[in-house]
Amino acid sequence: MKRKLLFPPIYPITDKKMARSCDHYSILKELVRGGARFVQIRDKYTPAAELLKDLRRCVDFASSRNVTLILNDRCDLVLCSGAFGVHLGQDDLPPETARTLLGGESIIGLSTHSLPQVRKASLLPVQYIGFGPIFPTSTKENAAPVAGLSRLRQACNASSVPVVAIGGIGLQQVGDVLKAGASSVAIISALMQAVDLTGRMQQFLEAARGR
Ligand code: 3NM
Repeated sequence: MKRKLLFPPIYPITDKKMARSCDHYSILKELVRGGARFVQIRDKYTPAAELLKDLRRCVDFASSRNVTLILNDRCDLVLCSGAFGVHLGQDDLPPETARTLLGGESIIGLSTHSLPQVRKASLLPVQYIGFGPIFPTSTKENAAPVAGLSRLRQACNASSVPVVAIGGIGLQQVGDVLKAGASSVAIISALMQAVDLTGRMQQFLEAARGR
């Protein structure tokens, strides 16, 4: 049986370039100071050796604060850093393969962009799905067509696992996205571009509470 994940309402995703930071560790510390409890490290550019060093510091810090750390795409680095799990895109390793590599305890999340993908994910060994983009976003290259809130509502009804909404979500949209049935809201640019990352994280949590 799949263990049901309990999600905090805000799921921050790191982006070093956007945050103008030289490592994910500094970003993670600020997010956690602002109340983050479930964080994804996303990095498509940094060489593996450098990224691994950064990740090991992130994992040590996250473990000491009871924060769940998920890594985008890289099962190999999850294994050698000790992160909690991996978030996979539709073109990454299949979830079944990731499950074989990582074992039964790790968290596996999968990005979905359509209702057929959402329904298919219910048969896969994943604990949650991402669904998006909900609104227009320039953060992801070649993003799927915008889904909007009504499609999000349908995705939440169709999914057997928690749905994390993603794509173009800012402080003003958090309430509506959670009301549509999302378990959590994943955010990149609206957090990473903030001058005060800790303060912005707190604002997002307040927006989620005031929904
Ligand atoms: N995945 P922002 S949209 C990483 O649709 C990602 O699956 C998406 O960034 C999807 O919060 C997206 O800056 C970008 O819009 C999210």
